[in-house]
Amino acid sequence: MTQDELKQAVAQAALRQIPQDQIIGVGTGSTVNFFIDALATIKHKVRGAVSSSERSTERLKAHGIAVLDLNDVDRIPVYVDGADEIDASGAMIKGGGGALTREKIIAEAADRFVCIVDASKLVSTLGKFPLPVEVVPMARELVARRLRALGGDPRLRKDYLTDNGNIILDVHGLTISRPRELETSINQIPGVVTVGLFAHRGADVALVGTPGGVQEHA
Ligand code: ABF
Repeated sequence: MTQDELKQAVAQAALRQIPQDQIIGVGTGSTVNFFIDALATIKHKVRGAVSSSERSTERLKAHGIAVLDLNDVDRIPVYVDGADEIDASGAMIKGGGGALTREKIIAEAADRFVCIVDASKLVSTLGKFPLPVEVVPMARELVARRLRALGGDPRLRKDYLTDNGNIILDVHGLTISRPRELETSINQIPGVVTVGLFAHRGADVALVGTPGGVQEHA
């Protein structure tokens, strides 16, 4: 099976996680795009979605799925999103798609985080994928220096601003043996908006697309 077929299979499987007549959180990325397209086939079942990016919003609206403001929503039973890496504990690196801040906000608001990935995203230790860090532009070099002091090699994501108008530093060369501690350390650097480590609030369940079928890792 191609990687796209694996993503499509796991996106389809995620429909079984969707409760009746509720508002759901929707992430960002190519796997989530397959999920949005699958969700459209049962859109009568959901009241609407809270979206983590402008591009997911556009795709949801194109399917006629209502997109709601998080401030107008009391509860999000489930949040469906992808990841760049995920380990056995459910800790993730996210943000390759640049939507890490809104993704982390909705993940925090949701009761249950369902991560949908193809098998290539499963890792024993996080860090081979460069860790995205969203930064207020004026703090770029300050934060870069602090990230180097933590052992990373931060590189500015060229010609890119997030939906929130900030820059992203992609931190190469990290072997993240203690994700929760590193998430806390980076969060504390003034100028950091969001670090793409989802360890304090990881996935509650991972649906993993493999050639042998979709595996559910709780
Ligand atoms: C999103 O999923 C991002 O955090 C992450 O970068 C992306 C993975 O993208 P894809 O599904 O295209 O591999 O949540």
